[in-house]
Amino acid sequence: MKGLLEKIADCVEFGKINKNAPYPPDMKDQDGADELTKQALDQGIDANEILRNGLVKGMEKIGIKFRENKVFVPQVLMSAKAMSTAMEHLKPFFQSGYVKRKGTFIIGTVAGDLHDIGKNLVAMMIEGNGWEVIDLGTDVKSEKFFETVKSCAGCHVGLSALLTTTMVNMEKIVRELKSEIPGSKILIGGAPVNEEFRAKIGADFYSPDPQGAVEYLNNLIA
Ligand code: B1M
Repeated sequence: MKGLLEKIADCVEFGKINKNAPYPPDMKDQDGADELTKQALDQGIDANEILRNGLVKGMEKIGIKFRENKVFVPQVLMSAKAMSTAMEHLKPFFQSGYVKRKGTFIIGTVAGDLHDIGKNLVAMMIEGNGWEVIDLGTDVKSEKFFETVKSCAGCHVGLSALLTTTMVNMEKIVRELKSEIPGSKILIGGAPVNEEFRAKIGADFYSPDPQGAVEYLNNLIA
């Protein structure tokens, strides 16, 4: 018999949002992340415990499956939706400061680039792993990254680019952030980017997928 936290992890992993949600078909009419998270709180389970041993566990599993091409973008989006629905119940605990986030991560697609599907996945996976995420959106200029990082001591930054013509804009952002805020780590990703390019522009880390970015950030605080 599975415990409540394990069931919550399953709901996130398989994208079961709530009881009425038809997806996934083999979990039809079962409680989803929404109901189970509420039940867990009603039973007095600590909000931290629900986050770490329920929601985050499910998110970690889907992240690994996505990396291994065992699931695809739509499944990850369903998991993220299940996670964010459950998070609504935990929000008051975050807002009161009772539950501590791992840190803050600022992410955006660089100037000139409007692609945001990959960036959104990375943001959702990182948020789902217990980080606070500030998503600056698309077509983000270096000034915007700079002013956001300045107002947020100790946060780290993620840059995404999908075009060979816009990945070059990462270099300016990295140079400016590094010279002014050397303590912040800068991660880069996106289809045209690779490790060689990372080394050339002096970013701290390149990940081809969201899970690599999650693991890098988690290692920073391990
Ligand atoms: Co665009 N587009 N597009 N497009 N588009 C590509 C990227 C392209 C490869 C298509 C092609 O020609 N075969 C090509 C780029 C060529 C190049 O530069 N080498 C291209 C082009 C040319 C263009 C336009 C210039 C087309 C035009 O107008 N003539 C134009 C540019 C607009 C602009 O940005 N200024 C354009 C527009 C668009 C749409 C608006 C129509 C739409 C974007 C919708 C949106 O994002 N909201 C679009 C789409 C959908 C694509 C394709 C089809 C799919 C991109 C995508 O979302 N992939 C793409 C072709 C393709 O890839 N098959 C293409 C799925 C996504 C999950 O993957 O973003 O790589 P990806 O993210 C991955 C990883 O890269 C990684 O994690 C994600 C999950 O695994 N990752 C990170 C991403 N960011 C990360 C950050 C990290 C770590 C990992 O740390 C911070």
